[in-house]
Amino acid sequence: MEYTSLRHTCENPQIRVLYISAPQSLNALNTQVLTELESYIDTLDKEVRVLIITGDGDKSFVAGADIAEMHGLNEPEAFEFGKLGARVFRKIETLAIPVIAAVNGYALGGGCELALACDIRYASDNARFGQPEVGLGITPGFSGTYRLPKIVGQGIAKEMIYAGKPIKADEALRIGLVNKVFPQAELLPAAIRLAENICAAAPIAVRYAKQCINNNYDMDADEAILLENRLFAKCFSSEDQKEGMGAFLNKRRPAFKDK
Ligand code: CO8
Repeated sequence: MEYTSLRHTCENPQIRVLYISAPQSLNALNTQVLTELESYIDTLDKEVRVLIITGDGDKSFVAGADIAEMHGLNEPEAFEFGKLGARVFRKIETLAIPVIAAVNGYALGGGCELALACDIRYASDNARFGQPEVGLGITPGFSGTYRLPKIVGQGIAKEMIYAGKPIKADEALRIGLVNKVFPQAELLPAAIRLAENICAAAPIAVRYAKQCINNNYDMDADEAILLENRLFAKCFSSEDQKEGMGAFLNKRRPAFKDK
């Protein structure tokens, strides 16, 4: 697919930085952007071990779903548009590799929901997070009511969603919506450093850890603990487990092969 609303850079074959790039609307998500994003995720190179998602420019990560496109929708059309966004974000959430949101400005509505679907959120100090949908006469529609309470708790999520008031980066940090805040120029380097640390680990172990953490939300305690037990054991049939432990015992750096 030819991308007109996305661009990427490759730090090395294992780390991809994907920019949402629709500057005329502060990177708002319309059908075109979402379709491109889905295709990008579906066809991501197998070599890539960490995906970083950010917004083009220094003002906005994603300023929400595209209000101009949504304005004239009827109910069935809104259902389909919501389904598209929800499906793409679910693909991001369940991608085998870690996804880092580098939130470099406005993350409103669908933009906040995109960040929520990522594994880890870093933000620049000018970032603004919010679910302002109620002010437009709608609810969050790209799974914000599902993910936001899981990350910040029901009380805070309800306040953000019912009142629709954006919060600054330091408040997002305080409530656990983001892991760290950086000056704008340091955001992407910090996200890349984190990606490098992840890439230094055994890929199989990182993938299994993501599977455990993602799935345990929807399981009861016994099922969740059993899943971890199984995937932990499965690591022991990998070459990388022998390599990781052998390297430790021989006081050298491991050389993982994703096998
Ligand atoms: N959609 C479309 N266009 C947008 C959006 C958006 N979400 N955000 C900004 N733009 C456009 C503006 O219209 C403007 O265009 P133009 O230059 O042609 O007038 C351009 O981007 C620049 O924006 P501003 O001039 O407004 O820039 P400011 O710096 O003054 O303000 C803000 C920046 C505060 C981000 C402001 O643009 C704003 O409030 N934007 C809307 C934010 C918002 O409400 N987002 C939530 C949208 S709803 C949503 O995301 C629901 C998700 C689920 C949908 C499910 C559907 C079924």
